[in-house]
Amino acid sequence: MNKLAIKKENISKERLDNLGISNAQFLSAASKRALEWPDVGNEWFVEFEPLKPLLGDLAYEEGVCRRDPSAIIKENGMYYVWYSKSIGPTQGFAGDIENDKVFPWDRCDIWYATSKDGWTWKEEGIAVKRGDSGSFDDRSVFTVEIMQHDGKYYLSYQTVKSPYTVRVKNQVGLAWSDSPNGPWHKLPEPILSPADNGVWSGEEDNRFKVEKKGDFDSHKVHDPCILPYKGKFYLYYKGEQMGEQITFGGRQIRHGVAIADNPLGPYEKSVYNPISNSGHEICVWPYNDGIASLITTDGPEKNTIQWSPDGINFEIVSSIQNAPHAIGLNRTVSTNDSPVEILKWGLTHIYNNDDYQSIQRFSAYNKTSHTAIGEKAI
Ligand code: AAL
Repeated sequence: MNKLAIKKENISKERLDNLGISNAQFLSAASKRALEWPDVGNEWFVEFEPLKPLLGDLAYEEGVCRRDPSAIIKENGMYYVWYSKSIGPTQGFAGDIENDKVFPWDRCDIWYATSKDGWTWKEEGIAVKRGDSGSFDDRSVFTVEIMQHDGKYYLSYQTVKSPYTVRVKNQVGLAWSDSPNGPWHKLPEPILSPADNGVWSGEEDNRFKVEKKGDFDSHKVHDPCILPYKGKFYLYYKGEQMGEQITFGGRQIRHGVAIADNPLGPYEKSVYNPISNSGHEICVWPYNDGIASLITTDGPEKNTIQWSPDGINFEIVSSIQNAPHAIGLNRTVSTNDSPVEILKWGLTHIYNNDDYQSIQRFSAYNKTSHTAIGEKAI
């Protein structure tokens, strides 16, 4: 999606008319920007509708936290989803972190559920448990994504080793199976870790005190999502930097990618990282030989959809409002024809309260007309 060079002689009369520009000799800054926008039409612009609760086992349950749904896949006529599940309230970091639950996503295992219609879900049980004491995933396994490839299934997910301190550096683990029902085989080592080039200042467990911040992912590697792309495997993730500050009115949250020849790795971080300057949870899908990415929550380009021809160099293609958080995309739909077909419905989570979150269903549509009551669109 190359930006237009503004050469007045190249601007068609139709385009000027469509943009409401009467005189190309006198272009305001806003008109110049309108001309610079990629000529993508209306197809990337979606309107998100109010969320709706799920039924069955994924309906809100007091005392239980279910959050960060994976993408949805379909097998033998059933939808499948994986998610983080934990029990009990969150105590935070003020008390006994060895025994408390510091975040709603602390002390999770990865569970899964199935559904015939995407509304009523049956919880099937645990897919991936926390590891044995002393292992890199002994404290929590959470924020999972599913990838289906060549008849095999891959779950990538965040891991934390105990104790869950403020300064703890999480990692990304991977488990594979021949069936969505498991059994799941965990890789013995993480597939991704934070950069090791930030320097904490002092001994206090304080993530804001640093001598050097390090790479964009020097503290956390979150929200992994692996896509098969161009014969390789692109592991998209969110990075958090040591000594996080507020920049451009938002947290210093950026996305990166690590690429492997084999789904099991090794994954090598792209030298172009970070590949976003904004965003939060990863939400990526293939489109038109490139990769699309929904950018929410943080940074100057929040609330946009972006597209890259190569999985790395993303440009804004639309702005959006009220995007659901932590989206689990519906990977059962084709992404060939419409860039946002995959956003028509899927899963997300809401905060019922600070302790408990539940999974809900989102939907969205393409706006194609704007009419008053009784008025006819052409
Ligand atoms: C989310 C995600 C990751 C974080 C936590 C649970 O917004 O970015 O998953 O670890 O919050």
